Amino acid sequence: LPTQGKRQPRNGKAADVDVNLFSTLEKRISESHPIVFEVGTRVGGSEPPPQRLTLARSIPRGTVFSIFVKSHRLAAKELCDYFMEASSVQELRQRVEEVRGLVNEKLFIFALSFVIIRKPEMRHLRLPSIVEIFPCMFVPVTTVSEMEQEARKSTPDQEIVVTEYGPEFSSTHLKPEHRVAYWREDYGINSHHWHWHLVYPVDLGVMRDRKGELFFYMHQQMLARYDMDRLSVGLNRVQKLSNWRIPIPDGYFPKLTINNAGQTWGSRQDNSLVQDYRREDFGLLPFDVSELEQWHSRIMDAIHQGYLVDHDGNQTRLTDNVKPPEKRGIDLLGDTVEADSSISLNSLFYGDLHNMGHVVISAIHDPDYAHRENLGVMSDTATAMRDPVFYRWHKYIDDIFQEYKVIQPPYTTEELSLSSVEVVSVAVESQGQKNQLITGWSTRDFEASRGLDFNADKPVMVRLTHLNHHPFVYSIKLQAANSGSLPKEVTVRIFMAPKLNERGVEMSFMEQRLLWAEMDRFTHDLKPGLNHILRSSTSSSITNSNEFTFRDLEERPNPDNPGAPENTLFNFCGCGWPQHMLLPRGKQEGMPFELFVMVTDWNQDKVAQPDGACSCSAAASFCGILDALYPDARPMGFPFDRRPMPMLLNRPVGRASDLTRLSNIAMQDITITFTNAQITQ
Ligand code: CUO
Repeated sequence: LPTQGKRQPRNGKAADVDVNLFSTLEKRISESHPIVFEVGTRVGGSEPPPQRLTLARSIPRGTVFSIFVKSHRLAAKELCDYFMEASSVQELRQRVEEVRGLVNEKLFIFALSFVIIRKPEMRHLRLPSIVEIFPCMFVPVTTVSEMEQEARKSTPDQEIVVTEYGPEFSSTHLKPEHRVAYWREDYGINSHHWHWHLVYPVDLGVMRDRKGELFFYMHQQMLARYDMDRLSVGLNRVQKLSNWRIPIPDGYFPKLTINNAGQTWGSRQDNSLVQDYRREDFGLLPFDVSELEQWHSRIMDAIHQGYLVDHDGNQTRLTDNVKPPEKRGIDLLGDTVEADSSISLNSLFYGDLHNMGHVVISAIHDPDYAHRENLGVMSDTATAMRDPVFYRWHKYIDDIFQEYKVIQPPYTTEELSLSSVEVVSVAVESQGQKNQLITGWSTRDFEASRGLDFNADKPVMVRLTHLNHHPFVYSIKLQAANSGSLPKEVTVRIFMAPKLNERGVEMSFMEQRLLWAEMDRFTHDLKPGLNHILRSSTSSSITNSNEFTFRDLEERPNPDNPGAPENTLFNFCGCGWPQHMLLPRGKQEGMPFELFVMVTDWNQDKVAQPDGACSCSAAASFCGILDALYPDARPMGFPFDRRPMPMLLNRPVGRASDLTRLSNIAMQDITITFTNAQITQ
């Protein structure tokens, strides 16, 4: 809605609202104020010419839109192109109006979000959180209908109705996997995943720097974080889903709807078996599970032979020791494994492994569409992470990348060290306590009633429960040499991992390697002598605290500082790990973790950015920077993406702490204690 200050009714006077919207919108553009797009109401407007948007119109409204499906990506490209052709906000307005009621709702929001990110002149436009646009993707259908009933019962002068959802999420304690439901069903994690695939799309004509490598790294980091929380609640780390000939023990029943017409997602019984795909509702050819195995085998051959083969039979070597512009092997592999797309080196040969895995798993309950059931949540980037099988599938995908990474030359002392700098001490401080961090629960309110899938004309809020922690500060002391060879600037890299494995035993370097979660990465101007760095947890390079609600957008238009980056880049910055999930849960009795801090020379890490690159650096570690190159020349995950040279570890059971013999690396034991209490923000 074009609202600023005063809320307008969703239903009834929709046409007036929309007329209002665009005149307000254009005025605000000229004033460089933020804008909220109306997303919920279909009003008049002429249709696009019939020959346009045939693909986009072929996806029925109210059904699944999946960017894992090639035909849907092509439909998205068609609609994105149509919006991108708009040369002004006025023209975009017309085009949005034309297609709003004609195309699938999810596709519509995807394309609108895409154009707002991609067109510099559109970046003032804003969309609220995806949670508020599609509440039914985040809140169970029973809660949505309860909210609708409450809204009907309320009197006109009652401004809002709040319904709490959680913390008992989608199953019971009978299932061990339920213990991490708070993590899988977290609105911020799912919203981040939706945004990530929006800013790193496939087949949409977008070439983003190191996309394939970031596909590997961002998903590997999500797995590391999931495993940290699994260990927190006494579960084993995720097992990869590598054998599709045996049933999947854990089912999933999402209890969400695809839209407010009551279309439900497909669900999966315990012990379901992946089947050959024979559905005809997505324009996909019949597809056998054995094809996944064949593609996997070809990709493994490429890794072990050291090269990919393109369409013409030419070999492209796979190595991470490259000089730009040659792409790292992990970058090529990421693109090849992710999807049958224009950026895959040879999609006919290496296939569509990752994407088709999402598809066949999400069709497991109705592989031939005999029951006319929708796909499951694994088909949508906004919901896939709710399902336990997501992590098993991605562990399998990550295993391919790790197969490649472990055969890369180990890092040498020279690559890892910076002898002119010593990390003297590392600590975290929170609430007056040193190296003791506290987690608990918090709630956040979202306005469900202005989304696309809600039947109420009164404002209705939904209160979502989520894990949270008390903010903390890293206190890092560096001793820099007083010599002339001192780097001017250094990169500080902070990681965290559990200290003990499932059996309560300290882990070797190789066992712990994939559990290191990046916490922060930033630069520091080095001065000779002692440097004391204080860095807030809220500044983390992986997190995003810029996700706005409708009300935030109304109440905080920031008119005094219209050009502020947080305004202009809001939509891009919607990508990023949620701040409230920066820490794992930990245990009630306290759980030991290790912090790893490494300082490297910024001169070797820096990347020459093109002129006019944006300064938006929110969540740069996971999301890159808009219109710019990924801001770190090292391989993603450095230094844990590869093994170190054996002589750096105290063999045969070398630990990460062995690396602290290098002056620029230090570690610190910390404890995370889960309080089960409310944490006020
Ligand atoms: Cu993000 Cu499989 O790539 O979900």
